[in-house]
Amino acid sequence: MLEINETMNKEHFHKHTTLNGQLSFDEISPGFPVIKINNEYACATISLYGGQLLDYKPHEQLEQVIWLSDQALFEENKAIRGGVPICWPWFGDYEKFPAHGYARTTFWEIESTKQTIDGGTEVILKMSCHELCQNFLDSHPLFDCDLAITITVASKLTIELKTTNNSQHTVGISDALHSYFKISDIHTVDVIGLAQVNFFDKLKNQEACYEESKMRFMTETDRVFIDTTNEINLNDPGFNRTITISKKNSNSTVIWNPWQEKSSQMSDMSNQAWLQMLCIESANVLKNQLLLESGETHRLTTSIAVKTYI
Ligand code: TA6
Repeated sequence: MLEINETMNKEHFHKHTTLNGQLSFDEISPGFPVIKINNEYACATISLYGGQLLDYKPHEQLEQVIWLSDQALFEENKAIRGGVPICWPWFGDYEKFPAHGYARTTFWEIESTKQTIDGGTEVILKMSCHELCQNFLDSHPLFDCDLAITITVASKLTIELKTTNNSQHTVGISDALHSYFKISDIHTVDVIGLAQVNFFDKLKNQEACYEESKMRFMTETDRVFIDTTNEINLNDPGFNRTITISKKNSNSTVIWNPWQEKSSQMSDMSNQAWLQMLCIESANVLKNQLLLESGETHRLTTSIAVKTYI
């Protein structure tokens, strides 16, 4: 945990202005610094732990767009449940290392903050792979990649994860922006954009093709859609809105809801929380894993826009 006191706060944040009041610096829990954004479009919170957006709400929306667990734990080596955790440099389990990699359990640094031409707010955080757990670096001494995340809060939310391979070798990485969306009720929302796309069902351990135009949810769902760059619409009649998720340089889309039983086993989710969240993740995983040549940079981008029904 970072020991944040007055001096530490200054060290973290002193180079960064408040951008005429758009930015402020705070802690969400002792030792867990966050950047708070409030501009003409929206409010948002970004955690330096995990380089993770925690919430985003355009002013005209009554509800948050991004879901953050009210039981989220702020503890070292534990990912924050909710927001947009970064899965990197692998997705899911990998050997003896923690699921979804280390990016979500590392403290990132602020690279820059600025006001965009249209009055939005841009925050860039960076993380060097030398921050990764020593265990991993010992067994992968040639791994040398840097990461930067650019979060732009404006009329829409844009998140870009940039990986640069600094090593002399080609490296294989997976990445995912594991976005948790806040929904009114998992039983009434639907997802459009995955018809005729092949997926790997993590629960059945098998591949299939999704035939239907609308995806609805009646049970636990954990699917990795492959070879798809499609835009997704998350229709939510209960919140009177559609969230549109578009992406660049992403060939996989992951859809996840743990349902009642699995979420009851999670210490960082309250009993009914699974009803109000759905993960739709822009990713490059499984056979869409990336091979980055020496010196190559990859940018995974997702944009999230919300439209209220008239
Ligand atoms: O993205 C779906 C998934 O990989 C699921 O299999 C599920 O385990 C989820 O991520 C959450 O993982 P976490 O390690 O954050 O509990």
